[in-house]
Amino acid sequence: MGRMTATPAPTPESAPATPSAADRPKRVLLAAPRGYCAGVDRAVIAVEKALEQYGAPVYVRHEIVHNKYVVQTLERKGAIFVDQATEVPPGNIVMFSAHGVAPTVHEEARRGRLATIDATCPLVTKVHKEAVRYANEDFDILLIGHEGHEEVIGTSGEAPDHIQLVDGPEDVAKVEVRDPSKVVWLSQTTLSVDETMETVDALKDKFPQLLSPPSDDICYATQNRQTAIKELAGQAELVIVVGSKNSSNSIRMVEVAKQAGVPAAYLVDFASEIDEAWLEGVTSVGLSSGASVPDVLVQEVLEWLAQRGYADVELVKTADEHLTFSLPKELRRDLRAEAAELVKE
Ligand code: 0CG
Ligand code: SF4
Repeated sequence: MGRMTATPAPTPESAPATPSAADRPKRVLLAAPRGYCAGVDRAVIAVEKALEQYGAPVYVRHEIVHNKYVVQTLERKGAIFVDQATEVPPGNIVMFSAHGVAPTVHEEARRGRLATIDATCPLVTKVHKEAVRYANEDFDILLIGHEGHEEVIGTSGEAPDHIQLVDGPEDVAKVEVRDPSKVVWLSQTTLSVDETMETVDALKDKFPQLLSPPSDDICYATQNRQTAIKELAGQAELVIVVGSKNSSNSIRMVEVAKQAGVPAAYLVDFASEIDEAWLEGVTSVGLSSGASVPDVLVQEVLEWLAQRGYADVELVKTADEHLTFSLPKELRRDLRAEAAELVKE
């Protein structure tokens, strides 16, 4: 019988060390996709092209997209942002923001003798068209969205007599319809996917024959940014979302991070708004940005974090995005006319 050799019990010195959070390298988990969506890219370029083509000022009704930096940058280039088309002097051009406008706004512009460039995102226009179609079929339309948001005001304006707003599951109790067999739900494009499904489930409990929209109203960009945030949420102790306080899709990203279990998540417009105290005990910082945020602002946050030891950056990629939209038709038409003139010269 051979001698049995006992394996020595691991001593504290020989045991594999489990690094404490403080010893682990600090890192940033950078979400992809993040930042500009196709609708924002198109709208911002449209303002720039209009400025180039017609010269300053170019009037824009409402913030072209909900981002402070974008608005300030375009203001410096000669854009003038107004709350209503009625504020624009006759004979000028007014642009409509990516969030869309009600038909009454087009009428106001016509009455005010304004030329218009409509930068409404085509994915918002799609929801407008759905609203018109169901209203023509005399459906009661339950529009899930946030009260007072520009997009909801625009969509509701397509069929004010047929649309009622449902602002979350807690609103469902008060919903009343004329005929429960002719009800459809639509939604704002920038909502939380999970919260919207909760609202839909509550609506379905109340109206079992509730019809769903023919395709997703919550847009691809909103969905993709929320999926990426969820993916990095499990690995980060802090999430920073770059975005403005009035940006629905950006706010939703912070909420999604918190719901996914991140201890702390914040929305900042600029790196200078980050509080050093947020980093206490944090090894992994999740970073993303809303659909209206230029990437230069994310790069500034990355620099800020690198200066504080968070120099390793890992990309957490959950989707590829390739969608692009052509410029608003008014601008394409004029751009073509201008090009034709240039050829003649
Ligand atoms: O997310 P919302 O609808 O508030 O708009 P934002 O301008 O931030 O981004 C997308 C668009 C339009
Ligand atoms: Fe269009 Fe979606 Fe971007 Fe809004 S967030 S502009 S709906 S692509």
